[in-house]
Amino acid sequence: MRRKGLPKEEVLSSIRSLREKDVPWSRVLNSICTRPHPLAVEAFQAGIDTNLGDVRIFRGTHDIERRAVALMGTLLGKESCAGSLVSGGTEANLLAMYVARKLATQRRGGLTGPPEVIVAETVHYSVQKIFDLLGLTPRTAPVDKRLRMDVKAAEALVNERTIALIGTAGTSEFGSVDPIEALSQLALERDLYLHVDAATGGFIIPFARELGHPLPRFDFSLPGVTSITLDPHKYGLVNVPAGAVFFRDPALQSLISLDSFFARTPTHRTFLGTRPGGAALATYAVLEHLGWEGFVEATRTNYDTMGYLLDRLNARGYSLLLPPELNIAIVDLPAAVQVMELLERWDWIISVSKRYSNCLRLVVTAHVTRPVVDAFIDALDGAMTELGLVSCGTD
Ligand code: 0PR
Repeated sequence: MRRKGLPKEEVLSSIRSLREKDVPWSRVLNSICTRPHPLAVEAFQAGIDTNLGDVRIFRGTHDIERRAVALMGTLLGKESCAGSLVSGGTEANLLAMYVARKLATQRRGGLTGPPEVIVAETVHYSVQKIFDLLGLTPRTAPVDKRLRMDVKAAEALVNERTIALIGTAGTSEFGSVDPIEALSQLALERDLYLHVDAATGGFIIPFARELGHPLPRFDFSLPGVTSITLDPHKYGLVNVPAGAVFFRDPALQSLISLDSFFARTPTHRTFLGTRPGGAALATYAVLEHLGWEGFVEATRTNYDTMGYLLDRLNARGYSLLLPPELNIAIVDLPAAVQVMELLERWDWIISVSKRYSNCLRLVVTAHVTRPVVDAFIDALDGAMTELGLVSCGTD
């Protein structure tokens, strides 16, 4: 650290010039986060000095968190569910697995062997951190041709050490939605904890279903679903950090309550102690302002833009690995990695899954508009030409 500080203008100007290195949103097609809704930014700033770790001070902010949780509860078919705003999908999934392990310990009077959790091979990679931290062993079920969990195979993995199942309602890699209804059935039959990771799909599926897209239910209307992760900072249009975890039964959340040092201080139920109240304000503001209809419109626009992107790719002869369920396209392209690297040198960010290294993964979200798609198709044509690859056609 400098002994003598710099003038404010100098600091801000160095921040501005470093931020210029960041790729503008209009050239980002790999991210399920987006430029936040302007109201989220305003509301976050209104809560910049708040800390949900001390609700004796921030009573009103705590109220806003409760309201945001209740609003998301209605999205999940259970307004009265228990929940908290957290830092993101990783923390939400961590808390759910923490509860599942506590519950199993309580029920069985101590775990007999190493506890196991059944996941699909497409489960988000971040759960590995959670398993390491909590000492859980993943048992991995394969996926079918649509990259959805094979529930029969999952069932065959259940044994006396199984403490939970995780289903994903929208993988970030492919946008595939596991058969949560069948998982819910399995959870009920075998008396298992079922966690649904809807970090990616939670703010898409309810609205897309209303628009007639053939997507399954994933929420508390399914009786076997125990807990759910939602991420306002993805398709919820809120700024980072805004994740959320929900439990069907408030008693479950109490399993991870921790007392603080101080008298009359409420217990903590999140992994973080000090946490940004601004995230609660931003989430509340966007949910209240857009309402159900606003999210339906945002979802309609994303699906329209996705259709436009697919038409433009199709006109050039590209084909897809699988029909997209959410707003993620997986495009067959043998030289995908080379194309991705060249585009990145030109400040276009797309991704290639290591699992299918011959496919481009393109994500449509709020900032990916039709003009962005047009500019991207031009860049893709340019990259194909530069690499001496055949761009299959033009439209
Ligand atoms: N579960 C699912 C289904 C996810 O999609 C993600 C994040 C997580 C859990 C973890 O959530 P947090 O990152 O909020 O803790 N998936 C994104 C992805 O892997 C994360 C991301 C977002 C990566 C924006 C890059 C990016 O630009 O694509």
